[in-house]
Amino acid sequence: MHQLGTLEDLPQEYRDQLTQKNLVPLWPNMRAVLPPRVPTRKTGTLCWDYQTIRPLLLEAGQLTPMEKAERRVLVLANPGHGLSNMQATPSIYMGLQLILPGETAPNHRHTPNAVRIIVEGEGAFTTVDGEPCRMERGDLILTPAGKWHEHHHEGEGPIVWLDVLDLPLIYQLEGSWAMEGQPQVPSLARDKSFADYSAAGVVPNINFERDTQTAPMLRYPWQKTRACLVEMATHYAEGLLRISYVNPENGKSLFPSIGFGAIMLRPGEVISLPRRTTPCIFHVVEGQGSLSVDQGTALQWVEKDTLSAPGYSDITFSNTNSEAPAFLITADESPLHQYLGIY
Ligand code: GTQ
Repeated sequence: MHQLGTLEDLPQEYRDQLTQKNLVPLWPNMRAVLPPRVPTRKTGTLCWDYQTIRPLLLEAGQLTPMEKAERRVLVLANPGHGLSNMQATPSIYMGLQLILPGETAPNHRHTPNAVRIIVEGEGAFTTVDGEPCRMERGDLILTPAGKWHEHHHEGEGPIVWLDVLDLPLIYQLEGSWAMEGQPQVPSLARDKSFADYSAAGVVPNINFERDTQTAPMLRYPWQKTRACLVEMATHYAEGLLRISYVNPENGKSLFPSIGFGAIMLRPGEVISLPRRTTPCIFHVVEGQGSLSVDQGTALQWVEKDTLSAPGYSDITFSNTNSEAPAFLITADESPLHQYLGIY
């Protein structure tokens, strides 16, 4: 590629005139926005180690009452994006949210889509448009764009989950806003939408028009996902054991922005993921191992840790336990990349 002219090549007076008129010459900046063959990636390879974060999260529980937080969250920010921008990837926000027994994170709704991945604790519910969804370890709880949601905790001990939102994307689109609501009065049975859709291949045919675009099933219990992966492993002795979470009405990703999946690593397995354009995050539900990106230094992980890796990279996972499998939940930007034709 040609070396292009720089800003310094231009007379200062000319540059000043451009600035005054809100104009920018492309050529000094062109290689930065259109680099040769591989994009610039701010998303780093990182591991957020739960055991070191947990005491800080519990301390937040003492330092900041719910009224002063509404959502008591420590955000897992990728430093490459600038910590204060609260981005795990260009489009994905992640945070660990804490609720103590008896507390409620008040009802609200907002334009970003959210999924909660339960990390620790029992007895909490997220009520989504009147449906209380039980929150158990490894479950995915969906609060799609615009749906009312509040979290409350009736169990003992703290509950912690990982929030995954398309907030950075919606924010950049100048479309991010929220509104507060009155406390919800549950109008539906617990986990009703899961019950509606839990017979795979059979969907409820009730006498009203179904919205097939918004993900209708709000709770994806981990035990179902895990059992599916374990079953797959009995049929496939090799190859990547991976499932995608889909909208049961249309088979598409849960959200137009973020795609969710889960991976099982067989005991002792070392496996490379297919090279893809999208950055990816990983939450370890069970097991221990290491992650290496582009043959870089291996990061060690154990259950409850969360990791990130950039797109356009070679990602290799090792399960360092030769006796037991490992399970990870994944989130990436593949639906967006597909929609945009850059996948
Ligand atoms: O639980 O509704 O981590 O609105 C960030 C924004 C969680 C939530 C977050 C939110 C929520």
